[in-house]
Amino acid sequence: MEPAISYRLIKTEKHTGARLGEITTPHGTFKTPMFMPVGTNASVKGISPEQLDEMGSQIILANTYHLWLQPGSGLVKEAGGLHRFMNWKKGILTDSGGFQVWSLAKDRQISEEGVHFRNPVNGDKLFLSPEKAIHIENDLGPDIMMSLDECPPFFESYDYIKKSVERTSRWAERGLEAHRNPATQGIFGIVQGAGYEDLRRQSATDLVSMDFPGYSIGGLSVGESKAEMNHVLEFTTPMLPTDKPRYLMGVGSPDALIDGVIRGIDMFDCVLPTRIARKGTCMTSHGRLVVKNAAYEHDFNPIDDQCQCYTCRNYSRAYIRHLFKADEAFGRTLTSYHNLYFLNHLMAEVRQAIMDDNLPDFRERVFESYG
Ligand code: PRF
Ligand code: ZN
Repeated sequence: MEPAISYRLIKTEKHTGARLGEITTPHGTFKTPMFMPVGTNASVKGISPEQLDEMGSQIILANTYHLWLQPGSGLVKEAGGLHRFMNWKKGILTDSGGFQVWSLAKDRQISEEGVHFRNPVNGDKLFLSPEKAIHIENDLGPDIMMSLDECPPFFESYDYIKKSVERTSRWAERGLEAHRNPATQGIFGIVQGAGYEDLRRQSATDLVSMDFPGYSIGGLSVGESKAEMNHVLEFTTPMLPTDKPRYLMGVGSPDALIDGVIRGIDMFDCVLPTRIARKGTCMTSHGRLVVKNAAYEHDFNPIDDQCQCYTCRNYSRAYIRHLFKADEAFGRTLTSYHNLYFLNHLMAEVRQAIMDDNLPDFRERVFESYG
């Protein structure tokens, strides 16, 4: 049986660990490095699937935790899976709920069996195990599923992180065993271990022995500095096989994307571009621009004079500022579209810089202008 997910390394950049590659899924072959927009509730907030396609998105993310609670994975299965349910024809990846249980749920209690917690909305008692997470993801039907992990705080004690990493490895094994659709869906194992090099190595070694079609790096971008994150990536990515994709979870600022790619990361996701867009903040080739500011009241230029997106080709800062002032949903759509296009375009430029072996120069230019 052909595996559902495969990766082809095309080229490594001459001066860095950056990789140009391709990930093949049942819904197409996609270029890496890539950024994946987040569609928590089977919708990238304010953006249609047609718009996602037009702006160059390849794989989008959805959340097991949210879709399990609402509308329920049974309903999504009844609809024919997430792709049919939300009318998105390219790649879908679901996070396992591990991180969301940690950040959103109430009264959580972790045991070997799984996590007990309360639904923050209605107080219902809930239980998520590694098998259950995979079965929910089997019902949702994404191309790529995450195994259930624990994402502990970065500055937890060595002893705690060691126990947590060992449990996350056992959970990964249980998730693999429980997987019902290996022909159409692949599971990624999630490397944890906070800032401890030997625990990252233990986690990576455990997971690599289980032969996942890809590996995520979790437990980063949770309050540690960018220097600490880069340091962890520097020693962790070499622990992973070169013929499998590496996915850094929850990272989406332009500088962190480039610094992750340089250390061998192929895939990223983050709510950042869409979350800040809904508050009126845009990523531009000259740094962040808060379009709501009074400075733009009479400014009929586009958000970013270097950007070719739908928003920048058609609308002015003054108009978008007005929409925000009037609390019009279209304003949030325009800024969200721009920010996602901006990151997709940035990753396309990164791929070209890998091709041309000039990623350090490209990094320099972006860091200068992004500030
Ligand atoms: N684990 C999972 N999802 C995640 C993370 C993690 O560690 C992170 C960490 N930044 C974001 N999303 N399952
Ligand atoms: Zn734009």
